Amino acid sequence: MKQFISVKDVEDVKLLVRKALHYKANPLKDSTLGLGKRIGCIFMNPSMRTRLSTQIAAKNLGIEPILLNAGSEGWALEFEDGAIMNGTSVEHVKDAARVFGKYFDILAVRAFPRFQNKEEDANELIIKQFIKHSGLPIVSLESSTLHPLQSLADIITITEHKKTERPKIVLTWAPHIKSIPHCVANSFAQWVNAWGEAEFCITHPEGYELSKEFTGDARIIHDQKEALKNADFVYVKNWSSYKNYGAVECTDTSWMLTQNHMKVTNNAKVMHCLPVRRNIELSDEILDSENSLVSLQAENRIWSAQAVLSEILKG
Ligand code: AN0
Ligand code: CP
Repeated sequence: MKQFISVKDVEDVKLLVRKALHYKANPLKDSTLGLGKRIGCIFMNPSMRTRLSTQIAAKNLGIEPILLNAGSEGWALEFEDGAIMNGTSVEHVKDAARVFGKYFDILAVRAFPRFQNKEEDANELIIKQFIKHSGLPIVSLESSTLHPLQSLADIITITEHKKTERPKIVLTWAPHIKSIPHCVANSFAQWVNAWGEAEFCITHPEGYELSKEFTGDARIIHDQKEALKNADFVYVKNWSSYKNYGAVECTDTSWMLTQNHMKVTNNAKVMHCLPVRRNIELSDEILDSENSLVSLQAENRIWSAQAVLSEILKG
């Protein structure tokens, strides 16, 4: 594997899931594979799970992780080619990424959408600049449109908990008070489609349509109750409007998933990538119930990252 920024970088999703589950059963089985190698983890935005699980995964493979909170502690970076840097940015990504290229063997980057320019976010300007100028294999820790390490962990979790060959998976929009990226929802849809072993539908208020580029042939149902019928897995996530890019247009609290919504499901397992706004996106009673898989998803972030880093090391 040369890079990991989308499911398109993966030859066989099921094989990668199996590899991750092998690491889960035996975390140190390749503990010398990455000896002498360093991974630079560059965070333009906050993180808890991604930051910790990537370090654990790297260490399990013998790789030394080095972190930089570039968004809060680094020099303010410029990403536009040809920019006259007379504003707030201090260093161009060209120069920073070339330095990372000298320091590290693998570069991992978290860079959320900036919500300034829809085209720029859709084109993945930031992560592409790191790829172009570092010359290193890049692992996305969530970019402006996708969060592939999360989605791989989600497919691992579904694989572990599914009771039928082709479970029904419902991705449901949930309310939020802030403007939230589309990455987790886009990426989840892209990975479920590539995995191909589910009946998949997405439910959201009108106006919250995601790009077809990621949702593909998933059924879109605007009636949440209808969509949730017989669901085996309910993946809960907020995203801001894509059409009216970044806007928070719907504040209808009835979209928050509660036990009442669960009655029509097939005693569904409930998923969320975390961090979650309790009693805004999901009720306490669901998050604290036996049906919640949220901490298991977070645990599987380790094996997701370990499988990917191992593939990157093998080249
Ligand atoms: C981020 C998002 O939804 O993309 C990160 C989730 C892993 N969440 C928030 O900004 C709350
Ligand atoms: N799910 C996830 O990526 O969490 P963090 O933002 O805490 O890394």
